[in-house]
Amino acid sequence: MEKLTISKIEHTKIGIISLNSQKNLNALSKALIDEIIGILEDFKTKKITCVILKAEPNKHKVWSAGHDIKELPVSGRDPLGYYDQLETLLRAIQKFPAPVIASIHGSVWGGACDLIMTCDIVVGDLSSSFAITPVKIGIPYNASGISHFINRIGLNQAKEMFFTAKPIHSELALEWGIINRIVRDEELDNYVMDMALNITKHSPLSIEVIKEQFRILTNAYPISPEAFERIQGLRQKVYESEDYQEGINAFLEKRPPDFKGK
Ligand code: YXS
Repeated sequence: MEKLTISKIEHTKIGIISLNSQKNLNALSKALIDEIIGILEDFKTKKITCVILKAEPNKHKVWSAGHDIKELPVSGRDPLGYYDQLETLLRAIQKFPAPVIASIHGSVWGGACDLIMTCDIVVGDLSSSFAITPVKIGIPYNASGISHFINRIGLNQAKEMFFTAKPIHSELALEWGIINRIVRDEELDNYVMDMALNITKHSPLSIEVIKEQFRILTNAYPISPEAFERIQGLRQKVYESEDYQEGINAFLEKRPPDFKGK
């Protein structure tokens, strides 16, 4: 089964990446992420000036189930290290020299929610929902990921998403700013294509430089070396905990986790 379908719209500078790994609900495995990053490199070579990131509909109505839980490292190793697959993908999206529009039909989970937050524009249909779920599994999310949420939806709403891990459905997602636009299911593809066509009419150099300024400014968090080391120490306590391993085991064994706080 094709994991991805890629297309370039003829006579335009629009590139489309469509996730299609049906069996594990487009879980962000290393293989899938490596393919996406390879396509982005190819799109860069082809001077694509707007990317659409979407997913083929599936019977579970899931856009992406997030990080492939089966690939999370065992206890004692940071699951979201700088060079790990999810973080590498998020940086590739941020550094791609043109806007990336996430087109969402269905539910978005965990690291995939961070992925769409990292995209430049998000358009959802009425079926779209968004959940960030590290607390369900016992994962110490990381500072850059948390900053994506604070930047996009503000402190209070980011805290509610992280602490409840509940899906935020399309109407509230629009109100909170998770999505830029909400459209009827049958209008999604055309709406996003029209937006992409509009973007590709404008100066790609100007857009590239403005996008990079957005990245620099939104990543500009002054933080002392001691604060950085404290964050790393706090996160290490979690990914070395029994709870971290219990969260992964519970998911794989299809049972509720029994967290002990240690
Ligand atoms: O049992 P089989 O072999 O058919 O496989 C099942 C699931 O195990 C598999 N699957 C996944 N495999 C790897 N990684 C995943 N994230 C993942 N999610 C699902 O897909 C097959 C069908 O799943 P099933 O039976 O549960 O489908 P469903 O329609 O009943 O439920 C769909 C979901 C998405 C609501 C449910 O699968 C689910 O809650 N998945 C986990 C969503 C999630 O919490 N993702 C976060 C992953 S960790 C992550 O992204 C970050 C590191 S963090 O945690 O920090 O946010």
